[in-house]
Amino acid sequence: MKARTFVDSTVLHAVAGKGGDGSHSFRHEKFVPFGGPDGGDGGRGGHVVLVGDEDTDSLVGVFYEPDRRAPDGGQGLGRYRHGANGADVEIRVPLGTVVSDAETGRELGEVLEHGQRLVVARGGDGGAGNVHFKSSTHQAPEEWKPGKPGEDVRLRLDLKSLADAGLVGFPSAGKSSILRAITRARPKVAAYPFTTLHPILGTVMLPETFSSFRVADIPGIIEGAHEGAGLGFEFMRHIERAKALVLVVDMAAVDGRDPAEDYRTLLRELEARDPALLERPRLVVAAKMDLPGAKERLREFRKETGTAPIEVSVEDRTGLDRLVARLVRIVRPQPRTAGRLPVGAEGGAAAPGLGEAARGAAPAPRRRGAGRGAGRSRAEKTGRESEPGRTPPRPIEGRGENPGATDVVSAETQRFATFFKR
Ligand SMILES: Nc1nc2c(ncn2[C@@H]2O[C@H](COP(=O)(O)OP(=O)(O)OP(=O)(O)O)[C@@H](O)[C@H]2O)c(=O)[nH]1
Ligand SMILES: [Mg+2]
Repeated sequence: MKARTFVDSTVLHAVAGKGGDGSHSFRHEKFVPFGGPDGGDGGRGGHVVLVGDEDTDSLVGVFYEPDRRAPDGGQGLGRYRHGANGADVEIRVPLGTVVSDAETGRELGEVLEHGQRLVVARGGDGGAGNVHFKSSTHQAPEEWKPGKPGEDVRLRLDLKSLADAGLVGFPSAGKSSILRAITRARPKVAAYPFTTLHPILGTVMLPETFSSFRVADIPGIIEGAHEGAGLGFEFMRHIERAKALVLVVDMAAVDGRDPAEDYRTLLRELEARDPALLERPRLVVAAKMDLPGAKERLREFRKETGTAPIEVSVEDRTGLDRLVARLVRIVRPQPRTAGRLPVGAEGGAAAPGLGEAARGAAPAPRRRGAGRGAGRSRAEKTGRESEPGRTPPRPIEGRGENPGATDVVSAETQRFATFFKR
């Protein structure tokens, strides 16, 4: 079976890490009697995070590895040590990835910028160590809290490519040839229809302004595409967000095609996809102008459609600069910032609507001082969650036996002691 190289819709099962359990430890140190609790908190479980990456152009990585699990947080330790946080699992996705709930279909968020981090499964919080449960009347607390479970979510990822311009045209109109000529993308070009089987993105570099913009080439559109004919309709979503549409019309008119009729068909199919696409700024390209009869057909085409197409020949390399200049005026590419952050260097934000399960179960309020409420059981007062059968707390160590040692007593206690001796 041929390996898939392009995937624009797939599912992801993401399981975040469980929080580490709190520790219940007591301070053990020579000459420090009744050291008190020193159990630290558990670490947070790892998140599963989608990271926008402009160098990735398909969801094929998720397709082949749809189950992602982040590591658990480490257990809290004695001497107030916090458990290690679980490492986040980062999944690089192309810009324009839309995340929705696999079961309900509800849209949860999308990744639009390079380096943007979208937390799709939140790691569980670590549990509190026994140090949090000490109070004046409860000086050797054995309580601690287990870590919270991480979120377990099933998501659907759909890619709606973030191209600035989209090439639309009949099969063999010359779309891929234009993409090859103006970018460094290398889509296959051949003299048969449906050479291009999936969308391909290319970047037009503009060194004089330190900027660039992206162009999408999609499979050819044919009459009746909206009813399922050909391949192109499904892939039209990759040009839906483009700022400019480039309608490529073949002026060589192989097989006796009529360029004006092709143009009208393309408009109809765009409208069937989304009427808003007709409002989008669009350029018309008269392709293959080097071939015989193209000039005459173009004259006819102009008259019939009232458009002013850009004449392009990839063979003679004419009209390409004009096409790029016209696109720049519509797309207005921004200069790239010099010190672009690498993927994963920025802070994370949870997807809106994601992680409600975990957030609903808010962390237990701090229990210190809660014991003053009358009529509550000790378990309620302390928020005790220790489970029977867990390692029993270590006994508090007595004072050291070293005869030469001086007791560690506060100055105030010493003053009291002297007062009572008198
Ligand atoms: N003479 C000439 N031939 C061209 C020109 N542009 C494209 N062609 C030829 O037209 C044929 C189809 O070109 P493609 O770029 O593959 O067309 P496409 O629109 O991407 O086709 P699909 O991917 O099938 O939709 C190829 O044989 C190209 O060599 C041109 O400007 N002049
Ligand atoms: Mg092509």
